[in-house]
Amino acid sequence: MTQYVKVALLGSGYAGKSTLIKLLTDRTATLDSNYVPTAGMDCGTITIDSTTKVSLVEMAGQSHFEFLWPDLLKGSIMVVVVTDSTPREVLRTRQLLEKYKDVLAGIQIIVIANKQDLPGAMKPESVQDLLGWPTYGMVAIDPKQRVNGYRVIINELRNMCRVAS
Ligand SMILES: Nc1nc2c(ncn2[C@@H]2O[C@H](COP(=O)(O)OP(=O)(O)O)[C@@H](O)[C@H]2O)c(=O)[nH]1
Ligand SMILES: [Mg+2]
Repeated sequence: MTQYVKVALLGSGYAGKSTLIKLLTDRTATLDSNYVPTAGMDCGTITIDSTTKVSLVEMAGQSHFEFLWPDLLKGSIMVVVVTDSTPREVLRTRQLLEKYKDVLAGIQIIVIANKQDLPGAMKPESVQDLLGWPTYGMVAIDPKQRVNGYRVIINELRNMCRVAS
């Protein structure tokens, strides 16, 4: 029987959450699409091994959907915070993490410092200093980063299982 573990993606609108889900779950070669804001939630599945799959659940970033977050977070074993890497957006992400710290308490968090290809992007190490969680750089529109992104999520989940057992 296949067991599913739930991983939630959280971050401001336009950070790249839907693109990251596509990068990790689709077979398409091109990822640079027009921006379609996610209404409510988006999701995708990645396979870890023959018995375990990961459900990636995106929490829509527009502030009028934020009221859904506490419910969508329920049952998540990890939260992937996706942020645009400009200083302004990283600070905005810090405010979001502060605002939701009670709901996020006790959940493993990693940060994806996305849009590393754009001018003015902060380095992942600097983003990590500001946000305080393990941070990985990413260009979610680049299909070549698929394996990298997959590894980041899988390794983090494996580490958690090791710590738990
Ligand atoms: N330059 C660049 N654009 C990106 C990257 N990731 C996503 N985008 C673009 O940013 C926009 C918002 O992405 P989307 O995944 O819809 O953001 P979401 O609101 O967080 O789900 C889209 O036009 C994407 O093509 C990236 O790494 N680099
Ligand atoms: Mg989206």
